[in-house]
Amino acid sequence: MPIKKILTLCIVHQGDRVLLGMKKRGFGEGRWNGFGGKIEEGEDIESAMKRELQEEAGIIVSDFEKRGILEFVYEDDDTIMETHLFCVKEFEGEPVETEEMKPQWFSKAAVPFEEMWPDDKHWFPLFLEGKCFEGIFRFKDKSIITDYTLKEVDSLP
Ligand code: 8OG
Repeated sequence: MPIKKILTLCIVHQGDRVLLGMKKRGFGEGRWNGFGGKIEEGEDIESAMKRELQEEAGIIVSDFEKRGILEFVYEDDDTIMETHLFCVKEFEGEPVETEEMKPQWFSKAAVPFEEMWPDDKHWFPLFLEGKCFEGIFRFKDKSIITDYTLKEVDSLP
């Protein structure tokens, strides 16, 4: 039986700009990504999303929307990473570099897909258009997509 892990992923999107962070260590090191991680025991998903953004970029969420649920499945690994994706529209503070992430603003036209997880190029356009979506991405060697499904949805649980 596969084990499901619940994770959060949070991207700040304001007008033409999005905030990404260069992951400095651990899983996904060397890639630009949103901010997030595993939920802690007893923690709800939204609290985890807010905690991770504060820990990794030093900013406090004031307005957000849930926008996606993505499952990442890796060959030879029994873990399904169920990742809850959020769009943060307003925040307090200024993004700062932390031990885990180096934040940087990108214009929508300059999102660095070649230095991101390979699934991102599929769902990021929907994210930027303000859509909600669900998807499953299967990988081999942790970085090659073997197959995937992705669909827009009206609402998310
Ligand atoms: O706690 P940790 O930093 O290891 O959490 C992993 C983070 O990376 C979490 O926010 C979920 C996110 N993540 C994956 N796989 C993928 C992926 O394929 N694409 C993107 N954009 N993020 C991913 O775990």
